[in-house]
Amino acid sequence: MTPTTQSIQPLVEISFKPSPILNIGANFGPPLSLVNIRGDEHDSLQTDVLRGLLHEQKYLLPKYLYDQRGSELFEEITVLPEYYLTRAEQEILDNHASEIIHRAETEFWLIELGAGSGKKTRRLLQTIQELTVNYNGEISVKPHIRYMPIDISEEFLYESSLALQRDFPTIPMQPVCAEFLQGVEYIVERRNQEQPSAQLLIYFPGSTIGNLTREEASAFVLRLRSLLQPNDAFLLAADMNHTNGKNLHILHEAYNDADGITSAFNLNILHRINRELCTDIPLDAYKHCAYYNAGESRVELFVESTRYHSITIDNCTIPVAAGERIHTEFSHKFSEEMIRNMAALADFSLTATWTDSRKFFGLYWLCAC
Ligand code: AVJ
Repeated sequence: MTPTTQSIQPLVEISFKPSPILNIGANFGPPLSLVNIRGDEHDSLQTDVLRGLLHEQKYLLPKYLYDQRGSELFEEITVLPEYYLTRAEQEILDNHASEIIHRAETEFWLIELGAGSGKKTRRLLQTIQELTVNYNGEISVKPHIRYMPIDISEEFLYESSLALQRDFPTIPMQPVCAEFLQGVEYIVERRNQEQPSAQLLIYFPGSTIGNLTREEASAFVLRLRSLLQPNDAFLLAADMNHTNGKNLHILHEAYNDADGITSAFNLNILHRINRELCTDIPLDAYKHCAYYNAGESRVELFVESTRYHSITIDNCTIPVAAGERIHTEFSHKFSEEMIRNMAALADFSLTATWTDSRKFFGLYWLCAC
């Protein structure tokens, strides 16, 4: 998509002026407006499901795991004892947020891929807010710093941004409802118009990059790089693979928790299809299947049929064999070397790596220089 003046016109603009009482310590609070540049492109669940089930290796796209219920179950996953990823990334931010933020230039815009509402985002914003405290202890808005989360769910984006703006009134915020790269493209355009000297710091948390295939991930990094200027930076979070000593059962159990929450999360995709497409996939015929494939450095998730049945969608009847697996998600894992190589191919250079104490998870500063 080539940037045009039209493509950067907000389609929806919601304004919110925080009540003055929420701005104790600041003379004024920035208004919160949300920009929606998504247009009316929408997912076609039926087309995607049909295409996936007619493929030789049946699959369902992982984005369909995240309906309301799926998102709630994922939140539950993040606090499971077996699911170390979220806590490991949090540990890294707890220990290094200040170093990370101080690596950025004086004028920077923090872009987050995915609406941030949780602890990780708060840790970064807290550190940024500390930069806004003057020598005499007064807090003031720093107009040369901005926080801009990008998310495809407008409602979730707005709610989470509102809560963050209330808690961090000195940081100007501009949520952008868009696909990630579309949102970055829009923000680059605005940076060029409004503050060409601002550095963009693109934070991609959660090891969400692992959901993409290796090819898609490389293409994503390449496309992101092509939008950025030499001074900009990409702060990439990625779960580590087994090659620096992480035990294979740690990886296995993170996706096979004792309480069955990951199982419920995975199988929920079938509930969703039944509900939204009025199909009658026999839910009791399916079980959760997830394992670490060391050769590919990834966890592979499937829903596995325990008996023969067929699924009818739009006059199409698709047989499913006993023991047949339908692929639902990949969770790719990365060594530091893999990150370095993927970065180099896209003309990014890895200039800092942070990990948690167990070296389970990595946070990488990729410089667009
Ligand atoms: C949100 C994609 C990072 O891959 O660990 C967790 C999703 N799936 N348990 C991951 C997930 C099953 C998660 N990501």
